[in-house]
Amino acid sequence: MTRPEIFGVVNVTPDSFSDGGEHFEADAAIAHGLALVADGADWIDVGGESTRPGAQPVGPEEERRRILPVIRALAAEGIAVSVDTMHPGTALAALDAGARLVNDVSGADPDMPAVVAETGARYVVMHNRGEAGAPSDYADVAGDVRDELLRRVDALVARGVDAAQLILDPGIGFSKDAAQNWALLRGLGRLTTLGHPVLLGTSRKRFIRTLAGESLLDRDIATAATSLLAAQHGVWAVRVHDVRATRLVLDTLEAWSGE
Ligand code: PMM
Repeated sequence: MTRPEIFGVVNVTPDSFSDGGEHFEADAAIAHGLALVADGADWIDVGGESTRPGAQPVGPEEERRRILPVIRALAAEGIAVSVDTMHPGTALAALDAGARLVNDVSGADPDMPAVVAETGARYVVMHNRGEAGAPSDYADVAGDVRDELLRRVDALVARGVDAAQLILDPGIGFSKDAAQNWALLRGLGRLTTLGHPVLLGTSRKRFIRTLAGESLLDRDIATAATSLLAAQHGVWAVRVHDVRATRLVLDTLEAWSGE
């Protein structure tokens, strides 16, 4: 079994790095990214806008002001950086600053496919039905998510994107309630066998809170358990806040399987 890659989350938002001013915010985010790499992250996913369902939108200019210095500094250290953005202009600027992958949780901007096609960057196609992330109705959640993701892959390929650039993500917590998230996780094998790498983000999400409550430590332990199970279902990568716990469980799995 190949061990999944770990994406460590760096959110460059004022609430993440207190109110120490503009410079402090970037420096603290860079230091956090370096610490996550020391903990075992293979990628750092840098975002400047909270992508949690229902969060306040941030304009692309403010988003770029927040994240570009962080991406530049981490990429200059040779770190693989992914940019968490829904804005094509930000994606382009981030790739120019050294990011290697565009993680777009909305998939809604009609100009994004051209950026992906022209730059050749890797691109995460995440399932999300919009409507501010509110839970939706599904006949069979894993099957519906698979079909909708494959339709998006076809649409991107029709716009000139190479299918090999595309990574699939079931979008845990986006347009899904807790029961739908668990059903989707149970059916994860229906996504990992489609010929595209799969990225999974469960970290600290609301459905984890229903198990683990508000304690960050407890939520991170439950998240690490999902990383282990996701690895056994063949995901390519997991996106987490607590890299150290996930690294430890994945190392344990690797030692157990003798590879
Ligand atoms: N979840 C969040 C943000 N970005 N990107 C991907 N590809 N998959 C996810 O599940 C995902 C994401 C949720 O927000 P957070 O940064 O507060 O965890």
